[in-house]
Amino acid sequence: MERALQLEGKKFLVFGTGLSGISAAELLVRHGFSVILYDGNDKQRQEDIWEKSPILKDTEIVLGTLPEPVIAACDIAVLSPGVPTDLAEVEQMRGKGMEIWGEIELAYIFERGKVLAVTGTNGKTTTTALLGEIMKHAASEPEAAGGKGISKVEVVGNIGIPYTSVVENTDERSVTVAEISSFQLETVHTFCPQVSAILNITPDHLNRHHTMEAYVQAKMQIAANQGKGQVCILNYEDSVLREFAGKTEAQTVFFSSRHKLPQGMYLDGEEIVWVWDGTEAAVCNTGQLQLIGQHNYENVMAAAAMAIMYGVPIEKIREVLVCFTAVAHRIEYVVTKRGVRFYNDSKGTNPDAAIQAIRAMKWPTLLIGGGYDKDSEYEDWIQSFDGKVKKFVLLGATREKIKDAAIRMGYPEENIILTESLREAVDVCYENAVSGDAVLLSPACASWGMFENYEQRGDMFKEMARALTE
Ligand code: UMA
Repeated sequence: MERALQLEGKKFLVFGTGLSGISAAELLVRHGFSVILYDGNDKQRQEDIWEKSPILKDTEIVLGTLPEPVIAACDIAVLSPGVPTDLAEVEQMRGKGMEIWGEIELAYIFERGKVLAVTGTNGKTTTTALLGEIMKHAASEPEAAGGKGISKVEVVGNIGIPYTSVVENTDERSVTVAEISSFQLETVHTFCPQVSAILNITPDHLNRHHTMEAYVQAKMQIAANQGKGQVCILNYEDSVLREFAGKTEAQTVFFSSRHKLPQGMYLDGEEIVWVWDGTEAAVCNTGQLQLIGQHNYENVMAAAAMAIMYGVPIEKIREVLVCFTAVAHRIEYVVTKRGVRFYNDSKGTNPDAAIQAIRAMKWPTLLIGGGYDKDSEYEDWIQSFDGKVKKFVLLGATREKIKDAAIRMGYPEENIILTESLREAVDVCYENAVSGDAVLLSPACASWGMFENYEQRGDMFKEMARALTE
């Protein structure tokens, strides 16, 4: 927070009028900074933004082309996560000597408490939500956090709540649990979580980061400012992360779903075990959890290890683990119609996430996939079907690419159905399903282009499934 005072007199250009941009601009205006709000989309109306956010009524809003004098008038740009850092406008700002921050960096400047931050290609939202619940439960425990106690807990970031919208609520004993995407990590500079976790790294968002190296580099930023006094939790089963342990300054702690570790957390059959300095403690049995699937056990281990390293007693952690249910849009059970189970995995926005969803299906499955093209490869996803996918129903920009990959991988062409809309996809699945089958929406692609976001896609799917006549 003191660092915010050092920004006196700085002029900000906030880039993006989505959730992050509006929230960042509001924070700055509340603190008396001069702000220009900019968005490349000229289809928006300034009046609508002012109406949505009355505190910005005196803030200049620029839409469409970004005029040179606007750049010249500002010192610091605050990018929304969706704005690529190599965009021509951003390059122009850099060229003029402007500092380029992200919304997370701005919020962190105002942070007064401690941050626990989660990144990874998949499992971020579940792990963040679970850790948030654990920390809220621990807040009732005066001995938590090494005896200091926890005053309050905020859950923020990619999960859907901009960090800037709540950071002013933080204090010296508060904890901010943050889900941080690679987009957000590209533009942090001083962000330093007390405990971080990198869950896994598999190819995603390659259209934005261009190379896997750049994507990995972005993810590693989560620990870039951590030192010996901070902790980074890593997945032992991910070779990139195992190697990363030797490169970070932070104290590293591994979790593993396949190996008994001498230190850290691991899955031993059905038991999740914590071992520290030679002493073993049972965390819980996977049979006690509401979450299913090995990927979820990994999420549980990451969240539990983070909480332990923040000083939360294992008993407190266990009390939350056994009650916690899946987050919305992640292999979420919707409804059973005519004996057909519907599952919503709209958050399966990349092949790796979609592999986990199809693996969790125990029934013949009619799978709905396809969407926005992120330059992903779909072969591994199709290989993971394991004879379970009786109809493969495709939609969106990637449908032909996925169809070609499926045929190349030997998936029967006659079982592939191309559709124009989610409505058609749901109907065609229902027509072709019999009692005992499952219909799974798990697109392996982002929703952009057809929907506002994955939540809207998932909500529409759920509504359509619930409205089907029996
Ligand atoms: N914009 C431009 N020029 C561009 C790109 C975007 O002007 O080149 C403008 C758009 O016109 C729009 C605004 O920027 O008005 C949108 O900004 P944004 O895409 O950053 O969206 P926000 O509403 O601010 O939401 C962001 C995250 N979105 C993205 O990362 C794409 C949300 O993550 C996050 O929940 C929210 O901040 C709060 O922190 C969503 C997401 O899809 C869930 N994340 C990706 C994922 O999980 O795979 C990374």
